[in-house]
Amino acid sequence: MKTITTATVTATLFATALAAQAAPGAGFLTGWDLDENGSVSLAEIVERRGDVFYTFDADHDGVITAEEYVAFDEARAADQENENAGGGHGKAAVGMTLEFNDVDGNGEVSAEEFEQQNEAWFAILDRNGDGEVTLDDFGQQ
Ligand SMILES: [Ca+2]
Ligand SMILES: [Ca+2]
Ligand SMILES: [Ca+2]
Ligand SMILES: [Ca+2]
Repeated sequence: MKTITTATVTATLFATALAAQAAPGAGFLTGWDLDENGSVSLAEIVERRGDVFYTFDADHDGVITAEEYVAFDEARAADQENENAGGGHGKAAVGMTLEFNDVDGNGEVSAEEFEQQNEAWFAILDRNGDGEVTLDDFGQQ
């Protein structure tokens, strides 16, 4: 099993605040561009979302329950405030919500559901449809 702690993931994901002030999307790239090549691939999304799921599935039973989602929502709320201050867009945040990931609408998110939504979220993020998420996909149209 992975030994990633909540602190590790939140530090990575939510260290985006400062960078977000530089340019719209910069904060997102800081958190998700794992190989730091300036673009976020679907593979990076899949890998990072796996970490996120593992982190917030507190009891590691393969389901983020409504109860576990509360902590997840709180962590993201802090991040979102910073992100909004740095450019204001909600599309990165939406991919983490219970509503987005609870495909069958039973009020909790299984690992399968979370994985299922990787590509859907990537499609939202990749606004210009070139198969990678870069700064070009953020900011003003
Ligand atoms: Ca990359
Ligand atoms: Ca759980
Ligand atoms: Ca569900
Ligand atoms: Ca793109």
